[in-house]
Amino acid sequence: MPGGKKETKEYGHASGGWGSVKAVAEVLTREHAALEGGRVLMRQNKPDGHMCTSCSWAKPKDPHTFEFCENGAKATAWDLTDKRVDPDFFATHTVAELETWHDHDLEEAGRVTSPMRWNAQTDRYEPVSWERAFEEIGRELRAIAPNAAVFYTSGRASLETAYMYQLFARQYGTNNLPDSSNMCHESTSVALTAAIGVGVGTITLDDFEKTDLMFFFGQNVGTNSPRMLHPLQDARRRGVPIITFNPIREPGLVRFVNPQSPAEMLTPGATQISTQYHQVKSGGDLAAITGLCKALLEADALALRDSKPGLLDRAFIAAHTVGFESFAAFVAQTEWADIERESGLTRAALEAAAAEYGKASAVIAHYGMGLTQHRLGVENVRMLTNLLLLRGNIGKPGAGPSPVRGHSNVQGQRTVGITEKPELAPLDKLAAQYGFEPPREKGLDTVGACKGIIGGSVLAVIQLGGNLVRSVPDRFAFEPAWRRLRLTVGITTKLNRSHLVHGTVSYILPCLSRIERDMRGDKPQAVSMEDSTGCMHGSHGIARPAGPDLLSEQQIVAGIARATIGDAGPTHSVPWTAWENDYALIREAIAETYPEIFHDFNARMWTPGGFHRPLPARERKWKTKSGRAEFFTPQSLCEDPDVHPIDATTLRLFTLRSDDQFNTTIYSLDDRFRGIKGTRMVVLMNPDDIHRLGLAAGQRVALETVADDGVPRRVDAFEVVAFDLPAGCVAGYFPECNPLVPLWHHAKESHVPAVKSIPVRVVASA
Ligand SMILES: Nc1nc2c(c(=O)[nH]1)N[C@H]1C(S)=C(S)[C@@H](COP(=O)(O)OP(=O)(O)OC[C@H]3O[C@@H](n4cnc5c(=O)[nH]c(N)nc54)[C@H](O)[C@@H]3O)O[C@H]1N2
Ligand SMILES: Nc1nc2c(c(=O)[nH]1)N[C@H]1C(S)=C(S)[C@@H](COP(=O)(O)OP(=O)(O)OC[C@H]3O[C@@H](n4cnc5c(=O)[nH]c(N)nc54)[C@H](O)[C@@H]3O)O[C@H]1N2
Ligand SMILES: [Mo]
Repeated sequence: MPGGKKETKEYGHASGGWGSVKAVAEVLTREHAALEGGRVLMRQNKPDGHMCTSCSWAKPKDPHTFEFCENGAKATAWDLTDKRVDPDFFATHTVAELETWHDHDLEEAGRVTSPMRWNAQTDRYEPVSWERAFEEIGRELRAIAPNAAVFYTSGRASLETAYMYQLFARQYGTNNLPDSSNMCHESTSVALTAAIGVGVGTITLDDFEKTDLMFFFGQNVGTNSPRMLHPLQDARRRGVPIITFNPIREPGLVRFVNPQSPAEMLTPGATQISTQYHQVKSGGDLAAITGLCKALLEADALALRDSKPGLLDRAFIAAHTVGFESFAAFVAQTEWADIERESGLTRAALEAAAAEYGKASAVIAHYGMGLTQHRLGVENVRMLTNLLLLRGNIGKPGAGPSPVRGHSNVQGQRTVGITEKPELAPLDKLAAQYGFEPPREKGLDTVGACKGIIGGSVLAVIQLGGNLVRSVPDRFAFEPAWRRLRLTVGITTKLNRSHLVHGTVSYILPCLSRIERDMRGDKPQAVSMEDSTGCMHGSHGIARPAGPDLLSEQQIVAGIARATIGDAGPTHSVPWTAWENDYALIREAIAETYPEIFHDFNARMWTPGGFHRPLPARERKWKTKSGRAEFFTPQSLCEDPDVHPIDATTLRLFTLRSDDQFNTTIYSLDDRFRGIKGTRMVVLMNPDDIHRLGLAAGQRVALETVADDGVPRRVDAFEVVAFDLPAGCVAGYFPECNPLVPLWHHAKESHVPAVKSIPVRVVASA
């Protein structure tokens, strides 16, 4: 465990500012990447540079000189580091020993440089040639039924790699293509597809210039998509109100100093980001949005009574939607007392927010994991869409839903076929294009894969990025099951827990990072990705590769595919070898499969600002069942209807990211914005709850899940921190709290683990 004494103190400054500059300098220095880092960062998110490996926020066509943020710089430094996990490193440490290391230390050890195979006799990873690795992996995959293998993708791989990977899995014979969005915005994909006929957000960067009001529901912009603070700041300067719903007062949502503006850095001014901040209870959004709608409908009725124009966009509702009456009836019959109790907000506060909404003519609703990672995560997104539909805020300039995506290409991977749902992949097209019969049955998503691994029906897992042993629920059941797998393969840049807890046959296959030069002969290769606003961008790296033995992700996927099913020949026509030598050919193939989105891909990928995929909902064309945008009527206000028993000692735990992590990658143990230093083993509690439960700030406690499935789930050695959050809610860090999440505790339709509403008890440590 990395050292450092735990301290907590309130972060009194705006986000960004000098704190940000200092943090960037520190990480570049620690990773010995200051010189190279500066050169590489200047090309980050530029039309002719590389796309950041951190978040998926949009890249503008006219970038700032420094078009990167503190966390993007950290992600770059993390890959640029001069530390190496090479064959000598593995010769020095057995796997059993490495298992005792902290997650931070594993990744901090540096970049993996050579393909490695685990040796059971020595309990060490040992170097192996790429050809031998591919050959054995291919042999293992051929020896099992295709549906016993799982092909996971974390959201970082490029469009080219993702397209190859799904094609390989399907040619091999399975739709088992879970990905990180299954733990993330799958609630969005399900909800928006049903409501408006596209599974992604409908806004682009231009809409920031035309909007009149923005909502933020459960998204922590200052930490998780900091470059978005720039257009937000511009909008605030135009006087655009921002109304935030979040149980915690996140500094990035409160105030911001642009660290790249010398004028702001030298004067004390900070832009106020949120004009209204509502500390909704975790799991209280369904109620809060019902309250907003109720206040709007009541104000509308009053206006009509006084012969004033109403507040609903009635022409839009009549011409473009179905289901309004049933939804309005639900809202009318819901009592304010229930709304206040479930949301933790007062009627007056919700009316104040609704009054602003009623005045604005173009509204964007940004949201993140605070909505999607609940049992009713899909319904949450549907409710937010209802709110937008009431005033016609979809399909016009400056308005629309804005799911802020996670990983840098997570949205794009789904666009090019990474999905376990056969109906979402162009199977007939692939069949015709490549001359094979793709599997038609539904594959496993992430929760399904976990069940299969625990139940024993899954025998092999290939991870294209990711760290499933840490990121999924029910870790105590998952880890031993993962060890029983026959084959585990990690295609990766760094060492992580999922390589140490491993199967009988286990490989670590190190790949280039996107920031690195990728040469085939003397020809530089480029890749592409889709950002959170549906824009596709080209990307080429300029950094020196971390080692001569590294292959690109495309080469690794091609190598495994060739060894498993062979190169183009009598049974199929995928030219793996040609593709790995020239990515432009992969893009031509993608354009053939998806001509509407990717026509002229190779030319258009360098369009400054990216090229946008067509989204019918932007033109008010609704590809839904009814052919219109669909209102949704909830059953109740309760977001976790089936978690028992709820009593006065049960608290609702939501899991958070710190300012110094990217998912399971822990850059350091500090969380500057929340004032926590030197530890992540904390539970943030409301002072009244601390008192009521007979606990004390600073006390050592254990957290136990409250569920009646007979499985004990407990984590110990946490420390109570008094924090400003609603009574009845507590917060802790992801992934430290993941052993507390039951695997079955997921959104019903989307299967996204409900990691923002875990029922727990906090008890004194024994
Ligand atoms: N630096 C950095 N950037 C990242 C990541 C990272 O780990 N580090 N991860 C990437 C990934 S994969 C993703 S998906 C995104 C995640 O980015 P976000 O969507 O911002 O996800 P979280 O940080 O998990 O939580 C978001 C916010 O939800 C609030 N919240 C919790 N429960 C509720 C609730 O019930 N209602 C409401 N309204 N709010 C709630 C929390 O207080 C928190 O501020 O970020 C991406 N970008
Ligand atoms: N309790 C709780 N659990 C959660 C969440 C939560 O909020 N709370 N959030 C969920 C969300 S939103 C997500 S997206 C998942 C993420 O879950 P995962 O996808 O499993 O995890 P990551 O931490 O994103 O993956 C990190 C690893 O990816 C590898 N990697 C990094 N860069 C590259 C690259 O360029 N190429 C390749 N091949 N590998 C690379 C490195 O080995 C690194 O260790 O976790 C989910 N789990
Ligand atoms: Mo995510």
